[in-house]
Amino acid sequence: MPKTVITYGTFDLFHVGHLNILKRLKEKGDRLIVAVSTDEFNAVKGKKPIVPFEQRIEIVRAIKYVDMAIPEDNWEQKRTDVDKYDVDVFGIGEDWKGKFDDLEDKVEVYYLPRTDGISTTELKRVLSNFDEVKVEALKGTLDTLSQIVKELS
Ligand code: C2G
Repeated sequence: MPKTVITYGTFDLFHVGHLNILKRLKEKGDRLIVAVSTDEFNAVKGKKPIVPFEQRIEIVRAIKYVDMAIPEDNWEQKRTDVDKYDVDVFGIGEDWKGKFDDLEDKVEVYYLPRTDGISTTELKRVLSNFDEVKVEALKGTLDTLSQIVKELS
């Protein structure tokens, strides 16, 4: 019987940390199922992804380690997914350590080390900085322009 692995996540602004954990999870079995959090469910999680759900799940589906991608739209679905997809292994990043031990009566549960130095939160912070820098530059240009206009008038 092929060994089935399942994981859950938002995968917003897909980065190498996401890629690494999917690669390592695939190594734990023969088939990897990824449940991608919907935008509505992320609101429940207090997250607001930049990339809409339809695009995030399309990107995850295109990852060579991923055999199937399904929507994640509530916390409780993990126990039913395990039966529905005949899952043997549940895995997720260590930032969720201990949170899904309740699944151990059904499947092997793994919390994998995260990839250091990269996160969606950090990418969002850098992106928001860009905006600020641009706005400042624009302000400077406008000040110079109004100065010139004053001098010419
Ligand atoms: N991850 C990682 N290294 C990073 C960043 C993320 O290994 N540098 C892992 C996380 O630990 C997680 C997966 O990538 O296992 C997806 O991360 P998120 O998109 O942040 O997932 P999250 O919103 O935490 O959703 O029901 C569980 C939730 O859906 C998990």
